Amino acid sequence: MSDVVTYSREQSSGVITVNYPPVNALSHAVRSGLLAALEQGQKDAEAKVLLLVCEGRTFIAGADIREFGKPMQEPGLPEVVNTFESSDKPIVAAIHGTALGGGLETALGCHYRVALSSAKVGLPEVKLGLLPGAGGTQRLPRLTGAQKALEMITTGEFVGAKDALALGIVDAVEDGSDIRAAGLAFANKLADEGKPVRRVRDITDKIDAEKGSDVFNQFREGLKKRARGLFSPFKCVDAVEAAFNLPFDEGMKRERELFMECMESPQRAGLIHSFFAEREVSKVKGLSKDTPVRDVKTVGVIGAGTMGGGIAMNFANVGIPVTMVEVKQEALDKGLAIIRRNYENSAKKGKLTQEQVEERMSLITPSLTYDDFKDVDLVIEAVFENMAIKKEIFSKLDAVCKPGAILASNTSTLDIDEIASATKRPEDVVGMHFFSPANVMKLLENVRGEKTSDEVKATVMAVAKKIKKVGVLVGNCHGFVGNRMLHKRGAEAMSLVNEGATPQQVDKVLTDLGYPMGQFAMSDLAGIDVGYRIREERRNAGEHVEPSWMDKLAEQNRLGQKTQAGVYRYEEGSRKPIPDPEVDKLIEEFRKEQGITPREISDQEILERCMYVMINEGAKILEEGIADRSLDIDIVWIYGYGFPAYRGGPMFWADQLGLDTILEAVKTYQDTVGGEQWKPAALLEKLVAEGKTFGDL
Ligand code: T1G
Repeated sequence: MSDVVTYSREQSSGVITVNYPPVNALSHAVRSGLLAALEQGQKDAEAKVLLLVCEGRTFIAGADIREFGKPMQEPGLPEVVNTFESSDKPIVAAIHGTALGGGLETALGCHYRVALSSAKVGLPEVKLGLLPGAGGTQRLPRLTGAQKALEMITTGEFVGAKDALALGIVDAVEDGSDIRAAGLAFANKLADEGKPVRRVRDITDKIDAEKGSDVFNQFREGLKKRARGLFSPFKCVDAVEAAFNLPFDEGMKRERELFMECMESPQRAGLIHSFFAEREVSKVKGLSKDTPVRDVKTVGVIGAGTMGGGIAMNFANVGIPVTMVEVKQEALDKGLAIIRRNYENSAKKGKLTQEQVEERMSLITPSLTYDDFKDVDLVIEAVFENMAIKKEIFSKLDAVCKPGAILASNTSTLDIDEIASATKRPEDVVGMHFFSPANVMKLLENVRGEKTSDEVKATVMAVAKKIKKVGVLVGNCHGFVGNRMLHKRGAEAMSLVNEGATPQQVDKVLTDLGYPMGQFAMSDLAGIDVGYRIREERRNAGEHVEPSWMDKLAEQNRLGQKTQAGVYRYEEGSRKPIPDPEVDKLIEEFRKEQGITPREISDQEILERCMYVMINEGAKILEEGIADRSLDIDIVWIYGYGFPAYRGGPMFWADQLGLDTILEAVKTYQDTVGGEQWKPAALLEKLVAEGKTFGDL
């Protein structure tokens, strides 16, 4: 008997219990244990009905992702599920927590399903670049019909117990929290009523009703936009379609073929890397997991602009009161109006009730005085990117805020240590860099200063989790991790345009790689003046910063979307970037002024110069200890800038490309383009020499 799956009898039910923390994933031990326990149940003459139930926080949450990429050990999950389904004794799956992926597939292989009302079910394999590979694409549509099965399987979204009942995925929903009792009651009732087995594979009414329907091609059309660049969602449609065109066993074979195609795709490797990396980043190197965390019950935000307002919303969304301070009433009123409009828009989309809108608005208290910060646990400054202003603010905060209050800056590039030097409590000063729009983007780049205490680091990482962000702790340097790499990409993109490329050609190379938007469309969104001010700040600090055609845009007040003209132009009320001949002329004039003769530039050169300069910079960031691991950089770029998760992040993508290929190109550009940014990172050279990858670090 395995120790992760046990068999026992309670009254006339045989109980198969899985106990494999943290989420009862279907590891080899669990799969073998399930078959052994089932065999015991079959032999137990006293057991009229069998019950499958799990200990711990959840029903089986899927195949054990840690086993992917390794040789599969028998029994495979399809075999386990089919064996359950072939049982002559009725089997009940009792679901609590989240029955996901192979977990739901195992439940679908049972004959009945009962769930707690708090439970959720789903087939999220598509989020890992896969498809349900243990019969989910064949059994689910037999219960829900094609459309709902296609939606669930291609989005991976979870469905609550009540909806699952309405869809026929579960047969009963029980309130309360004792899943074992609920399962036993259901199983004993089945035994008393002498209910027969009911195999999902034999339920064909929905299949017959939609055989040969056009739903699959229509669904594929809709996917083209939604799943742009992705591989497995289209395979999901093929697999579900097979359920309507082939007998069950043939359909299972087809599902297996398609599953293996997905398993072998680079997108599966990228998405699984991203899945684990997102969880690894919360385990900060050198920060023990029982570091004390301060209570953050009230928050202050300075600045009611785009960032300040978005930041305030994050806390109101989770019920934390926020005091928002501005210098003028009109700025406060404007900021609050924008927050209200954002919430009202969510309410219009049905994501919030009007009551929730009012509740959240009531949690945000506007104020014109720092005195209202005297009791807050955390203050986040979100004003102009100007060091003098920030230092003035932090010295005022130091005087007003209680001992132990954390003083954070939302700065996107400036020196946290210099900001901290304006206070007597540098150990309580930290960067909390949110990404615009702050109430939407999931990344929170927490920046440790030289003197930031472990407690403060642990606290801001806990705050990230609390406000449903992905927090990454990084070191202090110009631009930290994300923007330091972005600035390199931006400079290369600007140079490529100087040399002959068009902005839209550069942007298309980046969107073809999978970014949601290109470099210049993003500059228009953030505001051309943002980059302009950063370049001016760096020139004022004595740095040599190349003149740029984009400075000309700022000087002509072409600031991007907010002025309906930047690198692109924008129709009234539209965010769609339209190439503007005015800008082509401006670029041509700039080239003439600089004595540049434009040349044809290939998409490959654009890809290499925009991406490899980032990877080279990422290697330097790792060398300097600004990021602890390459996966931290990957997560910063996936959640801060929309780098496609199916490529695993820039450093994972570089590993897949081959660091020798990257280094060779970096050396080429060191000769042809020149500049510090193309000096090969010592770490990159070392890894190539040793035949290693960033992931090996
Ligand atoms: N395999 C292995 N480990 C897993 C895991 C899994 N499926 N799911 C979670 N973990 C670990 C996770 O790494 C973390 O570990 C801990 O559990 C808590 O996770 C054949 C092929 C279940 C909703 O995609 O969505 O079935 O960091 O921090 O926020 O068709 O985990 O503690 O060491 O996320 O409460 C399909 C993936 C697999 C579900 C819980 N299943 N997991 O969220 O905790 S493919 C999934 C989740 C499949 C079959 C196919 C979430 C969760 P550690 P957590 P959480």
